[in-house]
Amino acid sequence: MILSSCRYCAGPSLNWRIDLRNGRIRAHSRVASEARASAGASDWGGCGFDSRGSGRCGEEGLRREGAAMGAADKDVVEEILLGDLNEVGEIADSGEWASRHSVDHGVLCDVIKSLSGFELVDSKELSRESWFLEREGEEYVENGSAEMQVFLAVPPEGITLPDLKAKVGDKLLNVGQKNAMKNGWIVMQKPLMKRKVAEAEDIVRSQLVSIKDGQEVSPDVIKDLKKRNLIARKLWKGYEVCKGPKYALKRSKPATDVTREMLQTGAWKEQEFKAYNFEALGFPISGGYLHPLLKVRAQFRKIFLNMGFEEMPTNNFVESSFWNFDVLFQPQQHPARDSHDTFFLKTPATTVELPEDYLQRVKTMHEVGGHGSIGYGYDWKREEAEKNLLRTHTTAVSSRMLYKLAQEKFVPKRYYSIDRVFRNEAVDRTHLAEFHQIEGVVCDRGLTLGDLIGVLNEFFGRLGIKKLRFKPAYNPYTEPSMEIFSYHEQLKKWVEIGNSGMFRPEMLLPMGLPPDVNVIAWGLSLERPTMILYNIDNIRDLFGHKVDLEKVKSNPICRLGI
Ligand code: FB9
Repeated sequence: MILSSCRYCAGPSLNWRIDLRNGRIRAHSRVASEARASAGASDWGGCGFDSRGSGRCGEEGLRREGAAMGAADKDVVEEILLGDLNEVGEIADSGEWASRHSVDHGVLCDVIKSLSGFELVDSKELSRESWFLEREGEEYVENGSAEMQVFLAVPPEGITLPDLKAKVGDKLLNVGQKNAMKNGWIVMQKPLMKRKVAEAEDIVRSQLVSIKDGQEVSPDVIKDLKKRNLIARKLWKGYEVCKGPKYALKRSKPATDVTREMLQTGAWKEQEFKAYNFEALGFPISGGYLHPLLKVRAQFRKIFLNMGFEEMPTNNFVESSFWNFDVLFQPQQHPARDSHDTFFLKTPATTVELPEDYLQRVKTMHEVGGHGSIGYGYDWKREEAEKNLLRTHTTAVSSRMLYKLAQEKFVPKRYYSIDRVFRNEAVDRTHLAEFHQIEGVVCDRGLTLGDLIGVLNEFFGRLGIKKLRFKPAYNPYTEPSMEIFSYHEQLKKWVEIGNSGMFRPEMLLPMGLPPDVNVIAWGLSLERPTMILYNIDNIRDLFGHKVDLEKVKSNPICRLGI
């Protein structure tokens, strides 16, 4: 029994030690203690019993070790390591040191990394490849290799394959038979499997045992055993450690604050303070985060407001077919008006109030036209117009605003709206059943298509979209109508960026707007520009339950029109 100083009471140590992995008290292995003694290292173990016989040290040690088994592992290991460095100066291999001190190598590495950070030690990373046994390898060590088990299962008088299979089982037989025959241990003399040798040596097992004991084995043995998935490679990382520029037996915990006590006691004078880490990123300030769609909406809003447009009230997702379709001179049998494209409401299925006189004028326009229009010449149904739906476009809001404007003395107006619209469409990478429509409306006397093109160039120009092209298009409520295209530098192609047109007189005149008042309007979505600006390929990543909130928290500012 090697006696050395107890690190708690400096009394003679009985070389007990606490196994940090399970907290049990264990005598130092004679080898380890002799090694340590020969290395002149004092044992870190408590004396277990203080020389004053009160047993305090041991208990103290035990309590401290026991209690602190968790987080304090590190403190204990740190103290031992610093203590040992003081004696042996450097530790060549943390792995060997850890097993000698039965310390978890992972805990030791964390301690070394942290001490390096505080320059108490200098450490150099070591890495070496090692092999460990796979579960099957462990079994072979336990029960012998498959070929040995098969060999042993073949009695000298031979055995039929079914009986052999019954003895060793399918899996072992497949592997074992092949290798035992390859090793010339057994031979098939139909119908029996027979031994060719009286006894055999289980090389494979002993090779596995050597690997298990960490002994070197030749590369081609490794290759064979690996091929049989009996072993797997493990990259071992460790450290070489020596004293650092700020080495001390005990890490002084530099203070991070000047406390009132320090000031009162003057202790601050010799207190070591933790250096300010000006690189440290403060705690991320969690504040509100704007969804990219709202950032782009804000940009569009700013552009409209700067162009003198006023926002239309869009706070009604539910609309009647009358304002969503009929007043826009969209015929009642238009495909967009059936449930394949539109979400009709079950309750309330129909609207309660429609402006009666205006309704009659709309009915007339649809049925027989007027003001030079021949209308659609079909029998217009009030009940169709009363059907409630989720609005399919914010143009329904524009129609309400224009009707309201027509009830007052006419003044030129510029309106815009940005809000949700709903279409019962097939969902794909760029389409959901709802999107945000952006709409601009300008109404004034004598407006022309040229004015529309002018306004579009101004509007998109402010978005940084310079080169526009217009393609004739068709909308039930505008004539002429144009699809708007712009050349997208990055995408290297002309992109459809919206639709536009001049509202038909069949829409405007029944409202009561003066005949020389024309209304130009255009529309686009909020989602498309946002997807392009934020490189979002699939609309589901932009809108809906699949949105990654982290992305919302970290999305950059909207550089539209900037
Ligand atoms: O937004 C669309 N495209 C777009 C817009 C901006 C943009 O910005 C980039 C940063 C540069 C990129 C693309 N579109 C309109 C075009 C297409 O995406 C189209 O396939 C899909 N459209 C939606 C409807 O889908 C059924 C976008 C949506 C749309 C279409 C038309 C209108 C509104 C939204 C309209 C209108 C209108 C017409 C006349 C009078 C009043 C309103």
